[in-house]
Amino acid sequence: MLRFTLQRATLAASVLLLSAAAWPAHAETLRSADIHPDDYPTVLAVRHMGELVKQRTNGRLEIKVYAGSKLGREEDSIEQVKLGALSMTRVSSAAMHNICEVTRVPSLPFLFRSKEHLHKVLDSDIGEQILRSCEEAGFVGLAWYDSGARSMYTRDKPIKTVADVRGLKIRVQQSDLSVAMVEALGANATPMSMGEVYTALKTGLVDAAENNFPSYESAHHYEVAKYYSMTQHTMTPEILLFSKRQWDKLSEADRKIIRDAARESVPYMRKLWSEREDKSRALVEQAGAQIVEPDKASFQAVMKPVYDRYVTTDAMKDLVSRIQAVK
Ligand code: GTR
Repeated sequence: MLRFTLQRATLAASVLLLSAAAWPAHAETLRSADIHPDDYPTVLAVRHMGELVKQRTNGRLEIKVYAGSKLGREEDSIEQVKLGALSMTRVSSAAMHNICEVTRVPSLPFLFRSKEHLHKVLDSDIGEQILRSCEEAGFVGLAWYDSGARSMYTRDKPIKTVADVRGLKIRVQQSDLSVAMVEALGANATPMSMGEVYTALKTGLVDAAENNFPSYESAHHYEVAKYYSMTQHTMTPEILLFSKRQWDKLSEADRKIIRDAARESVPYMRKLWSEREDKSRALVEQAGAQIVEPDKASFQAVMKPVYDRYVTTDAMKDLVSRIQAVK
């Protein structure tokens, strides 16, 4: 009996030694948050990035993505990243509007002519400049991810023109630019976090909300607001943020590995995104959602006050005109 126990102990010790040799002494896990479910393109893209980081550091660094709001709401994860308690978070760039103002620019209504225009801008030095603008506030912007176009959806009646929006209570993201946009339409904005929207629509606390097809589908909003009107009023992109506090402690080599891996996850994400947009649209249509083609020009025509109020500094004006000039 004693011999058997000793043999087992020796075996266990050698397994430990072997794995210690194959595995670096101080493997570190970078935690990343996302409110979306496990199969959402943003979550899959950060997992892909994690695989690249793990390979390139021989397992010394790895990324664990906590999906499905396991680490709280977007605003909570942003706070944790700022404090350095969390390494990364993927959020909508609208969640950063009130923290670093230049991030408002890509959310301006009807700024981008197409997905190609958006990609060209985000992949250029303009995109880079906006990503870097959050460093002073404690965030290293690693990459932009797709989020398609946001459109409005309603509980009770379809939106065909801007007149149909007047007086509606519309849920918006927690950003003063989003509030201003809805007010410019003559509606009332109710800012709240994503996790509360389903119940707010269901109980009639709000009449409408706005989002892209994948979020409309995965958050089940289509079950409680079946008229999806293709207003496509903004193309607010997703942003991947790293904690500046943690970043400053990393070696130059590790920063490069993380930046490169984030960048390389972008084309992967874009492919998943366009597949998911189609899939989500088909799914909600099958479930009875009605897709409406509204008079988009009537929405665009009332957006000037939003530009007047938010494009005020020279830096913002310069960014907007450079974006408009991108062919
Ligand atoms: C989604 C976005 C989320 C969240 C959500 C919202 O499109 O991916 O990060 O911001 O919109 O409306 O709150």
